[in-house]
Amino acid sequence: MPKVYVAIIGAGGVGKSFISQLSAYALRSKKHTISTILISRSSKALLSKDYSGLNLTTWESDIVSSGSVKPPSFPDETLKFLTSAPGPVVLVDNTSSEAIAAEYPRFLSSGVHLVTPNKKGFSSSLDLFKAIYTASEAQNGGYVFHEATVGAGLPVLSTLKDLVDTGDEIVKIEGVFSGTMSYLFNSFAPLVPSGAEKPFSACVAEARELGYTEPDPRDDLNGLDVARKLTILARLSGLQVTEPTSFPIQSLIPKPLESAASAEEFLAGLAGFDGEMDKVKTAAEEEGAVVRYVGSLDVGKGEVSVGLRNFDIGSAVAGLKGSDNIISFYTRRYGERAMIVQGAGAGAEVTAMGVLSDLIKVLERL
Ligand code: NHO
Repeated sequence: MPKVYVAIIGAGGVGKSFISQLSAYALRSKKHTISTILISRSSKALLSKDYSGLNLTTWESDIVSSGSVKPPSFPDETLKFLTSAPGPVVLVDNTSSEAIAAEYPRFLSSGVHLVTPNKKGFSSSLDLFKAIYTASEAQNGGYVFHEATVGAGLPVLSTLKDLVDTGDEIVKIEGVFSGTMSYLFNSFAPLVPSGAEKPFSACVAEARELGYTEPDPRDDLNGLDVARKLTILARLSGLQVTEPTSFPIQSLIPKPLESAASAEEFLAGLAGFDGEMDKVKTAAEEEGAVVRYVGSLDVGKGEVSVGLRNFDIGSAVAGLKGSDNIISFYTRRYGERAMIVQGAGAGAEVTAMGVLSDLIKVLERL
């Protein structure tokens, strides 16, 4: 069986789940032998210098005892190591590093394939986004897939690609793109209130305890995570969005708390603003609606927006549960009824599934 070499940068929540799913896939695969040649964290790394492959069952204890093994420097030593492999190489970037994303064009130009859940390369400057695709599409360029940058493992980007490639016209894409925001509003303003709903600040604290939010919940509440996902969808739909901050983003962080010194200080202060969120919730209820945090992309008008909106209680968005995402594609073929993708949109296992399915897509093309 042909051998494919896999290099993994970043082994945190998503990275760990990815390695465990990859290990099981490698045993099942009847078409390729998979050899993992690099697993690196910020300060430690495991390297298979002779390309024979690392042990994916013991990697966690191996990396702890790896002692003095420093990660190869990035990008130069890493690129040299990967391009010297005796077969095709897939780089898996499971970090959220802007510096790593900035080097994607160089790796792709050198024929290294790339799969990643890291949103930075595709949602920061438009120049980088274009450079990534130009490098990939050049002769001998590596393949690039980043399904998990939007909706975790849900087939959002592949669905968009299929719609566009088959000649459909995207009119509008809208939905709930954040697992954290979904959980917050589904518990703060549920479709069927039980009377035991907690204040908004308590819902934020709960979402943090459940591990849905970023370590600092302001990174979710400022709307930038959703704005990055909308930027990716907009660019893949043909809109030239220059930056993820180049369209209106409604932040849910009260102005006086923007400069709070820590996540704890922010959460402690948030309770003082519960009254404001209560007003938003009551205003929606008076219209027979519920409030949700959504993203919307109108391709015809070239407009992108991210923020709070009221939804009729009979709508699919209002009926969402837990931390699920829902993404509706309004297209010429599907019309006003939309094609809808819905399901868990955050969490290590489902995000890793999106990354592994991208790796399998690369293998199918080799
Ligand atoms: P961690 O747990 O912080 O892991 C990052 C790892 O990278 C750490 O081990 C760190 O040491 C390593 N690292 C950082 N810089 C490095 C460097 N220069 N060299 C080597 N190693 C380095 O982060 P996660 O949670 O595992 O996330 C990894 C990536 O997946 C991030 O880019 C994240 O944005 C992306 N991602 C995660 C999720 C998720 O659910 N955790 C999702 C999508 C993408 O669909 C999910 C989502 O959108 C969640 C969102 N917050 C929501 O909807 O609420």
